[in-house]
Amino acid sequence: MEQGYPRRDFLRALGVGAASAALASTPALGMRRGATKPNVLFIAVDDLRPQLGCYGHTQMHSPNIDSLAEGGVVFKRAYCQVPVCGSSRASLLTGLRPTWTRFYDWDCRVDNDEPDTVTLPQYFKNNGYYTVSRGKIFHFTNDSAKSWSEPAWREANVWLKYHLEENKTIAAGNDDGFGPAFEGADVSDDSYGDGCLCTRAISDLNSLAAQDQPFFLAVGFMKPHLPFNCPKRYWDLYDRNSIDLADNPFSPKDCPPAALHQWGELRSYHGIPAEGPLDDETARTLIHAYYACVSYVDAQIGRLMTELDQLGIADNTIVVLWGDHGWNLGEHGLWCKHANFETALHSPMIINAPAITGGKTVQALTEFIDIYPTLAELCGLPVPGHCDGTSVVPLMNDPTLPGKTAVFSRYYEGDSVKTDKYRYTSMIDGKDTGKMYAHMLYDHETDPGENTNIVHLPENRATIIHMQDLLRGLEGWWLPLYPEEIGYHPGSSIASGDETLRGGPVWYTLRGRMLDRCTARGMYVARAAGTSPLKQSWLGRSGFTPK
Ligand SMILES: [Ca+2]
Repeated sequence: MEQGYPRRDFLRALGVGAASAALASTPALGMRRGATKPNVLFIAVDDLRPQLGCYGHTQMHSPNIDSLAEGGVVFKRAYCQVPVCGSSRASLLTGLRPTWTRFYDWDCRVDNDEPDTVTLPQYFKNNGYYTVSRGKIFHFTNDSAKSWSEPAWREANVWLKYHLEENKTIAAGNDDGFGPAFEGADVSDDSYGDGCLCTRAISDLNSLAAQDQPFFLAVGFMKPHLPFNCPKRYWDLYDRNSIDLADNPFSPKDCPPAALHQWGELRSYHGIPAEGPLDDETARTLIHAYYACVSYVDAQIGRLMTELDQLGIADNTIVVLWGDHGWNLGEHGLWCKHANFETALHSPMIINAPAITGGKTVQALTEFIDIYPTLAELCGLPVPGHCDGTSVVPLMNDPTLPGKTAVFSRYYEGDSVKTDKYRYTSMIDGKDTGKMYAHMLYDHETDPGENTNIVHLPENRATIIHMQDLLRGLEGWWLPLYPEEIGYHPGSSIASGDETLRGGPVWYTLRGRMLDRCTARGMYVARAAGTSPLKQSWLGRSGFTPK
């Protein structure tokens, strides 16, 4: 039995009866024998591609994350579910995959899209943990307040924080507060947001370590999100002239235009042209600045790890680190995220669990929705039935296990699936026809940089059908229904007589005409595609009642 956590209280906190007694008596995998229930230090790093030493990038100064990796398990092929902040976080924190109507864009809220789902931190809270949110965890600080034992905290006005006078002047002259895309003022770590956040988190660690209750402390660093502002000394870690530009700053051959974008997020900043490519000097400065911000966050993580050691709780604290998605640093001629390419979907995932031997790397495919069930298992809690992911604890014990055969991501009209060898993305006209209008296939064995779309080669037809079948297996993802397919598609159901049919989140007439995307719940106005009058429907989780 866990010391310091009376068995009776533990069972009550679980909210379960005798059936779970066996579970409660099972030691949590994340802790050493005889220790208390393991704590969880849950570290999110905003917009962090795997630009780290432990992911093989020799130019990086990331000694603290690399050290964390050496003591833990590095998932070399972990993928976000959506390459944009709010959606990726909402998916990871609920353990649910995104759909065409759930976690669709950056500004989604769990409170709107999945208000009844027990989130990861809420689950720990319900099971006896004291849960705390600092910095950027949910995209909006006040989203999912039920998840936390006390109000979430984030320093105010931290996002567009400039210290150089010239930059402050530029930002003040812009209605939106946007200044340059980067800054390296010679100031202390705490002068920018993430240093300040770290200091607060260290204070929290001290108070949490003094409690009898196990804790779940979530710390969300905001760099290397734009603007790339951090203390000058982190810029000084890099020799600007040795920083390489992307070796594929061009659109992939035969790439559909819809797969690309104009990186409007970056263009919002002063000094970035409103259109067209960046010159090499600006590109190199941005990459330099991104690297510096990664090192800045790395230093803060080092402070947290040192504090764990000094408090004597490192050997009873699970540390998980994840970036919410990748980032394009000029690859494909792109900047920012917002794309169904590896550069935007691949992100770090590192788990250091004291009771599991570290120093391992996992090559198996994993997804961010796997984090929820993994942490549950590591802490001896049953995995909630709603979780779409799979615990990676078996992979942590034996990295040679095969893992998943496919992982899934999506962004806007693109649904994407990656297998060991390929990435396939289909793009669907979500506003009119409901049909696929473009797709792309990349062979990661011969083309890891995704520079040639091979979807049109006749010899790949069987592969494409296989990848489409994988996408069709997901409930709530776009199922490209065509008239001849309606009526027998898995998950389909006839509603309102035989007038409409639901395929995933989309309603169709029986002639295969898409009506509109449905909202996840609530009042829905089905807009007939041009010909039929408006109809109103009520869409609940379990069915559909015409009004
Ligand atoms: Ca982000």
